Amino acid sequence: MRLTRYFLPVLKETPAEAQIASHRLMLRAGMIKQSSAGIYSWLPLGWKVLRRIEQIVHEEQMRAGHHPMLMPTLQPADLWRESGRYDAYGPEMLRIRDRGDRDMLYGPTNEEMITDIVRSHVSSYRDLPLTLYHIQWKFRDEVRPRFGVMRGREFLMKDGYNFDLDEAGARHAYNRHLVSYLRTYERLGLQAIPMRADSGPIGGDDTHEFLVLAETGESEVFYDSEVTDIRLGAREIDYDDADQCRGVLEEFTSRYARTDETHDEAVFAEVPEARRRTARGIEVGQIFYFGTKYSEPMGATVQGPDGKPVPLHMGSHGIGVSRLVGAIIEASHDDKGIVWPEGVTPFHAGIVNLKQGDTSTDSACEGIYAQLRAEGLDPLYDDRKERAGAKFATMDLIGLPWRVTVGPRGLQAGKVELTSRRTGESEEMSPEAAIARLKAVYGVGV
Ligand code: P5A
Repeated sequence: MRLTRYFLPVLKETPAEAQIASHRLMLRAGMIKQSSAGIYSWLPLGWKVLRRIEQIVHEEQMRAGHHPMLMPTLQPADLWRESGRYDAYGPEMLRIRDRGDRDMLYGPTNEEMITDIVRSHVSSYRDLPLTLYHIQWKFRDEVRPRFGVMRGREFLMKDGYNFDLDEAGARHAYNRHLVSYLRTYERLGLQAIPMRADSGPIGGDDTHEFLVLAETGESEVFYDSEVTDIRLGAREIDYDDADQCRGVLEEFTSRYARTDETHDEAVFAEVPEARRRTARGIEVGQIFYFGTKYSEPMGATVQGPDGKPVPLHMGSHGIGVSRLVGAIIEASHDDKGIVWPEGVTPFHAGIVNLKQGDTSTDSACEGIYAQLRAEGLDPLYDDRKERAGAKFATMDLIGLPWRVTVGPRGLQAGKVELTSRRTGESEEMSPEAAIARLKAVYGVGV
């Protein structure tokens, strides 16, 4: 993309309404624009990051054997009357009436709707296990929407639902989700710690939240510092192997790690004092096991191996996709702007032309731009007639991990400069070497 043709409405001023870095930087970098409280338009740069996160979430869900689909945002109230949640959900639910006077709602979550789909089409234990998910906008009329996309009223969630014959099957699904979530967050460059939590309006007796530690997080958390030393890493996982999935869950959840809702001072006191931590965290996902809470009242049964009907055992599992954009920025920024991890960056590299209009500099930039694109990379070429300082400031603000700087003086020696946004270190090299380095970083042509 050429910057002169792009829509990147960066702000010079720091918006007064933004209290935390991610909100400030998303507004300044032209990623989002507020439409009303807690509701945002995603401008082209923000949209690209959102799509890249979605893509990673899809890849990891499908790797775990879960099936993507798409359910509507608007739901009939009658389904929620069946589960008893229509009245129980309270003022967070946005209720709508259509022209035929039917009660509708903008979905805050989809347990009822997916249970309805499955009860209509799944009748035998042979069709199980089954996990379906979608990535869809949700609406919750939060009392205090704040911190930009962190606590929105409209937000994008990946929500998945497992259907199993018995509790053992549903526990496997729960553990499988935990593993796939750990892998997802690590690919996003985040450490998200599973913590025992409260199940709230979703219900059920077993639930973990995934928290990214951050001073600006809304949740208060208590943990044994040893939990921060564990990584999933590149280990091979067989998601069909129930023992292996349970092993990972045990490894990640055997030490003390709880949110304030389930915190227990007496148990916490058993953790050696030097390892006891109280901190704040951003909740980027939550998994639930709730058995037959929805299937029983909604009559979602299958014929078991003995021919008798059995209610489905279920759980639901959510990732806050739009919140993750903010969480990644909270975890990765400096005083100049965002520092995108390579896995989610909106463009792979920026190209800065130090002397726009100079024939040889222009043609060197065009060559690098064309070649990176031919290699399947997505560069952003700053081809504006602007001062070098202004170009650098924009690149630093929008946080592309790599910058290729091209100027007439360097070119005389056959060199351009490759700069890492994270370390700030620059290296002079030939344009070919810079392209080769970027290909290696992003694993293309290898
Ligand atoms: C699990 C999937 C559920 O709704 N039903 C379907 C279950 N879980 S949850 O914990 O309530 O939400 C899942 C994740 O969505 C994000 N989230 C939000 N993101 C932005 N703004 C909000 N107002 C908001 N509310 C929830 C969180 O990341 C949460 O973990």
